[in-house]
Amino acid sequence: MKRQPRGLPSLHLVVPLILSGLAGCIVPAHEAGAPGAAPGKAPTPEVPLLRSVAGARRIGAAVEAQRLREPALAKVLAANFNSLTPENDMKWVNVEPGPGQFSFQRGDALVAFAEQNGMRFRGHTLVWHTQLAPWVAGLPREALHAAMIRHVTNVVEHWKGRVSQWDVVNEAFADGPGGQLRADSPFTALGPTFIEDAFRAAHAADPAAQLFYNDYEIEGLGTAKAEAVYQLAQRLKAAGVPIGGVGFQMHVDPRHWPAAGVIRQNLERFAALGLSVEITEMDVPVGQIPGDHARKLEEQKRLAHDIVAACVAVSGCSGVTFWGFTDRYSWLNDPQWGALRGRGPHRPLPFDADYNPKPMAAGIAAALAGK
Ligand code: 9MR
Repeated sequence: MKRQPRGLPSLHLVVPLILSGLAGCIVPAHEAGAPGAAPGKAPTPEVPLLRSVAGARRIGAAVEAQRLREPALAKVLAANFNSLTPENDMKWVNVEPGPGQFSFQRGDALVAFAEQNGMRFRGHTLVWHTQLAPWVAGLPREALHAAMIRHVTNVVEHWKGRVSQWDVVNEAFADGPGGQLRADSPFTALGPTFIEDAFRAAHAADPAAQLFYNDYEIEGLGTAKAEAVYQLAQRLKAAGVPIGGVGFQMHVDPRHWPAAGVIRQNLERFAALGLSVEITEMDVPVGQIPGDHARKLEEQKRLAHDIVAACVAVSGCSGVTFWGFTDRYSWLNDPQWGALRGRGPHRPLPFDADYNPKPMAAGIAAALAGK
């Protein structure tokens, strides 16, 4: 078994450096009270490198370009994952902050890192109502449509041949009953055809890229949103729109979450339409899982194992991406977002705040290996 790279240095190595005034900034995260740090040092399980057991399947993580400056983080990321996703750096507000003013540097840094480390790239995201540049929302209908097509075309062309999969349209549907397009998105004013128009523009810009619709709370069967997305996928396939897959975000809420068997059935029915399916933003927050720290980690491992195993069991399920990979950096460490999952700390990812594999990583590795 290939060994996991070392995470951050342990305290007995760091103290002499601090005393000699050389390295005050590398105190281990759990000592420094870093976000996501665990209360005590849990024994690190022996876990194979995740990409060594993933086979042809994508095993990915979302990160921000700025994090790549941390050598310990970059090492664990490249050793374990065969795919990279930009957590924020390719979103509209960052890539086209002013009309026609494109800014690709941070995305370029991520793509270059992926290429240097033999990783695929999952682009995220072209058309989304959130993290949209402020100038877009005020546009009249025709100008908005033209801006959408120009954005999709320029961004996909810029990374043509280097970004193999794109989330073209993200989270177009409303929460709750009804299954309508969301009222808080400016793109809804364009009518439902904005979705196929975005896919067609992306396909024209890079015919080889695989194009996805991506959403949350569509993981189980029977919710209004899951049904609306299923009908959308049927409609787009029937109309010959170049959609290649559907992304199921899988931001787990352990307080109410579909059973793994239901998730599998749902993945199967989308795959039966001739689409790839992927888990695209998985995390498993432990704040509301009952019991002590060890119990929470075991339940997190079980949930993660069973979801990854559901993907492995579906032949059309081409991969799993986590929304981050270390508890040091997660959107759920921000109290505003963390509150969506109840009281934290949530520690939702497979590696701890010092970049060591958690039981969750062992569960994922086992599921990838078919165990
Ligand atoms: O992780 C992202 C966080 O840093 C941003 O502040 C947030 C803004 O809404 O978006 C987060 O990522 C989201 C992703 O792009 C789409 N699906 C939900 C993710 C978590 O909110």
